[in-house]
Amino acid sequence: MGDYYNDLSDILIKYDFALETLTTELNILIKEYEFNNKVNPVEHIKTRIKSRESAIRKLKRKGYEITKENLILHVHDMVGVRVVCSFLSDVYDIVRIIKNSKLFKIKSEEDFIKNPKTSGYSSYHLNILVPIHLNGKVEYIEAEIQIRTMAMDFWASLDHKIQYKFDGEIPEEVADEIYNCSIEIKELDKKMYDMNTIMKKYKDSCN
Ligand code: 0O2
Repeated sequence: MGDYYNDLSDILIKYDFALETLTTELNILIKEYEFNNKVNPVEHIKTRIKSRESAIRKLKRKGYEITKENLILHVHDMVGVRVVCSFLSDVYDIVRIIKNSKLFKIKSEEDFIKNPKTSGYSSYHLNILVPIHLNGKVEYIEAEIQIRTMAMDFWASLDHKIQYKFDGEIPEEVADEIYNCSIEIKELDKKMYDMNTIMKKYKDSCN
């Protein structure tokens, strides 16, 4: 464990550079989208480097030894960005512009909106490789981008506090109720999206 803590400084600086590069490119892509479409699809963006404690918990949960190599290989969200959008359609627009970026390489993606987790969690996950320049060399660092609506973010943030990080068995009534809340959230997102679509058409007809 001692070595794990002492050895991390070189990789942590790479995570910092990757987060900086990723945030800059993302902001440019969003500004470009806003310029072309005259709407800003993003409510807010949250970034973080995963803490050592949280990385260790994840490695243990996955059954890996606590080493730097395992951290690099098996913790895919050391660099994390969350993009919180207004409407459901905005989520897919943001996914599209990130996938079209010439800078990033897409490693994997999971659409937990179309296929929510059994907990009810929904969000779009993109795992990407971000190029960083260090000592004259280019290296690709993995990062996870979670893209979701405000409603999904509300559910996930509270679920995180209520039960997600709890190690034991969750009482059935809590798990059921949290799942039911995710269904209500989904319906709200759909209603807000529908209202926005109706208003867009209405505004067009007024012009
Ligand atoms: P934290 O503290 O939010 O960072 P992988 O990263 O793909 O190797 P994992 O963890 O199985 O392994 O990936 P998955 O399922 O894609 O989940 C990644 C992240 O999604 C989690 O990171 C959470 O942020 C979020 N997430 C997934 N499922 C749930 C859920 O049921 N509820 C909530 N609130 N969030 C969820 P971490 O590292 O587990 O947690």
